Amino acid sequence: TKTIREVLQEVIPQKQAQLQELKAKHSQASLGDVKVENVIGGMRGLKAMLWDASVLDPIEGIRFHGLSIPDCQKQLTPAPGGKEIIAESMLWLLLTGRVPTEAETRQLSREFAEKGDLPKHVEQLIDSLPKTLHPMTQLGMGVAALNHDSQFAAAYERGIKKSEYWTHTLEDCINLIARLPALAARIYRNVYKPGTPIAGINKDLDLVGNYVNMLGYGHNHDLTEYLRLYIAIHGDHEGGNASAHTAHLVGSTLSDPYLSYAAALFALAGPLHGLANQEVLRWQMNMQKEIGDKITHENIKEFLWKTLKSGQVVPGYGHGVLRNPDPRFIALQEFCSTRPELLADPVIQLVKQTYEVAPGVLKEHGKTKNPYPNVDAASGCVLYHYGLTEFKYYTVIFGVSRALGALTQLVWARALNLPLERPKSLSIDAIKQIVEKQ
Ligand code: CMX
Repeated sequence: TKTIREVLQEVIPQKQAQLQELKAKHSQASLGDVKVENVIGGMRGLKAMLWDASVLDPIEGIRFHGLSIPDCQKQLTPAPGGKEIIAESMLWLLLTGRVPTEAETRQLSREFAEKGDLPKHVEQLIDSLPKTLHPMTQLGMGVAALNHDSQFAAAYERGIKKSEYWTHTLEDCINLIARLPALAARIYRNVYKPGTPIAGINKDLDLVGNYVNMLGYGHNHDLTEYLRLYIAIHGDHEGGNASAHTAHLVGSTLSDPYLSYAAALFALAGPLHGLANQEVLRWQMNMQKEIGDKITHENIKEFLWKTLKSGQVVPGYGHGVLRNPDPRFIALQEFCSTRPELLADPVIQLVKQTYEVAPGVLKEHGKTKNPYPNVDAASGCVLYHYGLTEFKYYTVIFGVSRALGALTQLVWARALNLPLERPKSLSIDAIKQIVEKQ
C-alpha cells in the first residue's frame, strides 16, 4: 500500500516530462482560432486552459481521467457496507490518475478523520455570524480563515524553491478537504438546529460518513449513500466552469489553497452555477404550490412558459458545454430508480415529470443551446425527501464536493509550474480595428 504522496512522487515527474515535450515540440501548434464570438461570449468553446483530471464531452458528459461515471461506480471503492463511490477514492483518481486499492482509500479516510477538527478561531468566527447570512457566504469566510494555518503561505514566506511548491500545496489541500465537513456541518447546525450538540469525528468513517453524522443524519444510511454519490460526482467538471476556473486563476497568483478555494466558492454561489440546485427546489416548490394536486404535463408546460415569459431561466436546465442530458443527472435519477420510496415522493415525481416536458418547451422557446437537464435539476429533491429540506444550504454540499477537483488541480498547477494566468483583453474599439483590417 502506497501513500498518496508516494504515488504523486512517481507520477509528477512523468507528467512534467510530458509537458516539457509538448512545449518543446508543439508550442506553436494551433488548437483553433480565437473568434470575436469567443471574446464577447464568455470565452465559450475557447480551448485556453490546461486541466488534467477530467474532460467534458458535450454529448457523452464527464470523464475523470478517462473513466465515465458508470466506470467509476464499478471501479472505485465504496464505504464498508455501502455501494456508492466515496470522496476518498474519487480524490485518489483525480489527483493521481490511478484507481486506488481499498487499503489506499481507507488510509486516506483515516488521515482525513485525524485532521478533520476545526481550529478554535474558525469555530468562533462561524458561531459569531448572523444566522441570516447565506450559508455559502459563511462557508467561503470559514475557508478563507483556515488560511491562518496555510503551510504553503508559511513556506513561501520562509523562502522555498519552485520545485517544492506542490508538496506544501498538497498538505494544505488535504488539510482543507479534511476540515470542510466540520465547517460545513457547523454552518448547518448553527443556522438550522441551533443549541444542539454536533457529533464528533469518528476515525473509522469516511469523509462523507462523518459529514452526514455531523449534519445530524448519520442514522440514515440511504441519505449517507446518496451524499457519497453526490459528492463524488460533483467533484470535478473539467477546468472551465466558474468555480474550478476561479480556484485556478487565484491559485496562479500563488495565493494559498484556502484563499483560492474561498474565491471558488463565491463563484459557485451564483445562481447560474452552483446556486442553481437551491433555485431548482425553490422553483419546483412554487410550481407545486401553483398547480396543486393536478400535476399534468399540460400544467407543468404552462408553468414553464410562465417562467420563460417572465424573462427568467429554467433552473437546472441548459449548460455551457453539455448538449445532452447530464450523466450526473442520470446517475442521481438511477439512485432513485432502485428505491420505491423515492419514486413515490411527490417532489421527486415532479422533477421527473418536469424532465418529460421541459426539453420540448425549451426547444420551442428556441434560445438555449441545450434544452436538457444538468445535475442541479435532480440533486436537491432527494435531499428534500430525506428531511434535509433547507434548500439554501444545498450549494454548501456542492462546495464540499467541488474541492476534490479544484484543489487536486491546484497541486498539479504547482507541480507543472503553470504560470500566472493573464489573458489579453481588448476594448470594443481595439476589436473593431483588428477585424476591419481583415
Ligand atoms: N432557461 C431559459 N433560458 C435559458 C436557459 C434556461 N435553462 N439556458 C440558457 N438559456 C438562454 C440564455 O439565458 C441565453 O439567453 P440570451 O441570449 O437572452 O442571453 C440563451 O439561452 C443562450 O444560452 P446558452 O448559450 O444556451 O447557455 P450559456 O452557455 O450562456 O449558459 C447556463 C449556460 C447554465 C448558465 C444556462 O443554461 C442557464 O442559465 N441555466 C439555468 C441555470 C442553471 O441550471 N445553472 C446550473 C449549471 C450547472 C452548474 O454550474 O451547476
